[in-house]
Amino acid sequence: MTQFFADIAPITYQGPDTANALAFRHYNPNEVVLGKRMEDHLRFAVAYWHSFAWEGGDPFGAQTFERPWHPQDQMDRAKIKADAAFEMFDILGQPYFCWHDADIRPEGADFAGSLRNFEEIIDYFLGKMESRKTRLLWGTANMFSHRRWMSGASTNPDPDVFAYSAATVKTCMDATHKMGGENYVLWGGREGYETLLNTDLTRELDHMGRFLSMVVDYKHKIGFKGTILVEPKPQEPSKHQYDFDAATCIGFLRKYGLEGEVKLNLEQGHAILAGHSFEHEVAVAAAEGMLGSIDMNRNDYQSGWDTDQFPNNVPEVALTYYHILRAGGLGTGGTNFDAKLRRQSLDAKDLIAAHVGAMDICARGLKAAAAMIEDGGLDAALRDRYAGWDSNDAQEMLNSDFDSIFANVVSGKINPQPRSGRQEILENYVNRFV
Ligand code: XLS
Ligand code: NI
Ligand code: NI
Repeated sequence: MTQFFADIAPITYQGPDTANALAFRHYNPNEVVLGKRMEDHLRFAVAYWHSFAWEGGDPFGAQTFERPWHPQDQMDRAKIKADAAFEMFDILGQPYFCWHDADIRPEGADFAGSLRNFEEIIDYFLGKMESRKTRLLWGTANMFSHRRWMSGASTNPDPDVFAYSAATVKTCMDATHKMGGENYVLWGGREGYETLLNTDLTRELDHMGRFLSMVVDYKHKIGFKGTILVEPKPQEPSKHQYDFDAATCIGFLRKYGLEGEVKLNLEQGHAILAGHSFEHEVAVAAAEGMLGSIDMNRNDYQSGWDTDQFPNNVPEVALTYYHILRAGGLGTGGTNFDAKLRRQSLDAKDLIAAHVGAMDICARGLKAAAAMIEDGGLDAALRDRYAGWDSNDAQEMLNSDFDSIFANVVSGKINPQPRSGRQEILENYVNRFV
């Protein structure tokens, strides 16, 4: 036992009326929603980096948090950090967590030294997982913090960095496989550019495509059964990132023949940065069968950067889960809180409360989404709006050509009559559930 969470008891479901700040009001893991346990729908995960590695800095000031595992440059403290992390997973009843290599191990003197540290921590995790329910949702490589990656990883102008990146991802895939991880994620933080003046965009995209093909080949070589995911984000830290949004990633995956092998890990904050709603990104991925997993963390709508806040808006979350449920659920994916505390939230209790609230918001959103699906009002409205397409004439038109369509229109047989889109009525409908 570390002392960090010492006075915090495991969180229990106490129902919507409890005033207890550290209790679930809506998240009841065993409650059945649309024939499935809530825990199995939502598949929550803690992001190791924000909860345990981030020290509370921002562009104007450094560390505000003081944790028993700081500074994080020694193996013994990496283990204290792991002890605290697993204590938090137990307190929250978290089914999953996610890591970057750099979150969990100190950097070594060279590649081999970093790898030794990494493998030691992976074994330390495995020891803890033997007696616990928490599993790995995904692993990933941090190829954006260290200065060697300042000009990108697979898109770096220097082939040595491409090589270092490939070797790094190999070790992270090996570790994910060894831990029974259910997905492997690639987020291209610096896979983009600062200025086109020094960037060969065509070459960089080809290198990124080749790199991802090697990831897929390696997955099959080692027999990893999880899903490979890429995470769209339009900018920050790069001025422009190649994985801009879901639609851009889908085009990229098709160009390099990877559409059957790779899915998307979508993040609410990144959707906002790209000028989309989160449900737009989910719906676009689902339409192509590429919905993989979600990072459920919002941005501040005023600050214009990736503030990674815990979710707290039920209507937004409900519409997201509505599209997830309609797409058949998250599969091997989950709901990862890629979210961090505000830097004034210093206490262990803040970290627990942030997750409790986020889990509750998602549970409320899920229940609202399920209720809308059971009621069927949105589906009925869609069927009604597109009903014209059910006719034989409409289907025949799709298989005809411009000349025969022209003949029907010019003869006066077809003369469109506008109909209401009923947006306000549908918005009022959604508000009945959230
Ligand atoms: C950063 C990303 C990152 C990925 C994992 O904005 O969200 O945290 O989820 O590398
Ligand atoms: Ni992010
Ligand atoms: Ni993310």
